[in-house]
Order: sequence, then structure tokens, then C-alpha cells
Amino acid sequence: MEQTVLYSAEAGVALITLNRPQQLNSFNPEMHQALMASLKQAEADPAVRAIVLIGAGRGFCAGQDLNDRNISADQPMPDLGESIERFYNPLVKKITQLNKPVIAAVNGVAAGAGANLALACDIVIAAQSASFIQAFCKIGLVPDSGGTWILPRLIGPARAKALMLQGNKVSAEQAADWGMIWQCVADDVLASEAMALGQQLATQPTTGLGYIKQALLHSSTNTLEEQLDLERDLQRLAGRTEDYREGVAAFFAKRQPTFKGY
Ligand code: T3D
Repeated sequence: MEQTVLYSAEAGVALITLNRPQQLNSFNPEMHQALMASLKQAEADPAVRAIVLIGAGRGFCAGQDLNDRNISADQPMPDLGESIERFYNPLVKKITQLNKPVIAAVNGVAAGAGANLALACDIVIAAQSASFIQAFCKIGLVPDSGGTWILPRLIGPARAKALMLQGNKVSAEQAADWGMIWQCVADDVLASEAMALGQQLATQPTTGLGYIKQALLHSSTNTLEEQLDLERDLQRLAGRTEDYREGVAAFFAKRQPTFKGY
């Protein structure tokens, strides 16, 4: 059977590779299930403290596999809402709520849900030859996987709306210039840079990083008052971690801290 997602873990980093290169790693149900299982595996493993998501071959992910949607006129139309509910929404929720940093290493084209999957990750690094396409409008669909929420918050409503109404291709360099992604790097160093970043993050106070993710996730919708309360609650929890104790001790000892992740 086709192994649609590859998983390995080393030096605190889980590497998750979307592995349907002939279809530019577009999603079929098997890949959805395998990706979710890999994310859950990384989440549950205390030795894993950062996750890198990359695509095999020349693409990152081309969104939904349209072979599964090539329906003849005499057949009933599929319920895409069900597909979103069952697969895409849980995926975006899992990545954004996961209490470990998730890095997208965008090695090639990221289109449709593939683009928004990348943008849902915490830090996005893209190869110079990569691109991002809100391809949905080209086939009569609506941007999903959180794109209509995330993209305007990253690049502003004017750019997000124009991209979503036209389906333009955005180069990795342009994406970095606009603040849509963290960094654009040379193609041949993408994987090593992403892994190095993952390894660096894996030495950090993981529980605290999870709280930072939580705070930022809620900041766009909370009122200032709600956000202040949330910061208070999360700071209370962070202040009870071993890593906080170690961070302060290391500061006064003028040495590098050794964080355990809890
Ligand atoms: O359905 C639901 O559950 C609702 C949820 C929807 C979420 C979505 O993601 S909807 C959007 C779906 N995605 C797209 O519309 C993107 C379609 N693909 C493209 O526009 C282009 O392929 C790309 C811009 C991504 C890349 O273009 P290019 O020129 O670099 O490559 P290509 O030649 O078009 O594609 C290479 C091969 O991959 C090709 O197969 P072939 O001819 O070599 O046998 C192409 O058919 C295949 N491929 C690319 N994208 C998909 C795909 N096959 C199936 N599904 C795809 N999405």
C-alpha cells in the first residue's frame, strides 16, 4: 500500500513528509488519516519537541486530490462540507492547538488547502522556487483550511482578498516580503535550515512555547481585556514549570539554560 506520509524523529524533531509526489502531495483520505496520525504521534511523544512538515518531490501540497472529485454529470455531487468537517478542519485545529512548534518547510508549490495548511503552521520557511496559490476560485470553491481567517491576518485584507478572488501565484520571495511567511531560503538549504530551526526550538522551554501559541491564537479574536486575562492565566502556568526555574537560575549563573520542555 502507498505510504502517503513518512515519519521519523531525531534530536527532538519529528520530520513529517507528505508523500504523494506524483500528485504534488495532494490530499486523499489515506493521506489525511496518515498526516493526522503522524501529528498525534509527535504530540504524544515527550522526546519530540518540534515538528517539521515538508513535501516529497517538487511540490509541497496541491490541496485536495481532484481525481477524487472528477464526477460525471449523471452522478450526485459530493458533500464538500462533510470533507471539510471530517478532514481539513480537524487538521488545522490540530496544528494550531498542538502544544509544540510546527514548522512548514515549503519545498515547492503550495496550492489550495496545501497553501493554507502551510500558513496554519507556526513558522513557515519556503524554498526560493516555492510558491503559494489560493487556487480555490479557479475551480469555483471557497478558500478553506482556515485561509480566510489566517491570510488576512498575515498580509492584510486588501492583499488577501485580491489573491483569493484571482488565485494568483505568490513567489516565496514575495511571500516573505509581505510577511506571509517567516523566511525564503535557497532551494538546496531548505530542508537543513528547517531541521536546524526545529532542533534549536527543541532545546527551548516547550511547554512555554505551547502557551505562547495559545496566547497568539486567541489574540486576534479576544478583546484586550480577555487577552490580558488569558496572559495572566498562561503566565501562572508558565511560572510553575521547571523550565522557568531553570531559565532564571541560568540567567543568574550567567550560563546557557538546559530546558527539559516542562
Ligand atoms: O474537495 C474537498 O474536499 C473540498 C476541499 C478542497 C480543498 C482544496 O484544496 S480545493 C483546491 C484543489 N487544488 C487545486 O485546485 C490545485 C490544482 N493544481 C494546480 O493548479 C497545479 O497543478 C499547480 C499550480 C498546483 C502546479 O502546477 P504545475 O504546472 O507546476 O504542475 P501540473 O502539471 O499542473 O501538475 C503536476 C501533476 O500533478 C499533474 O499530473 P500529470 O498531468 O503529471 O499526471 C497534475 O494533474 C497533478 N496535480 C496537481 N494538483 C493536483 C493534481 N492531481 C490531483 N489533484 C490536484 N490538486
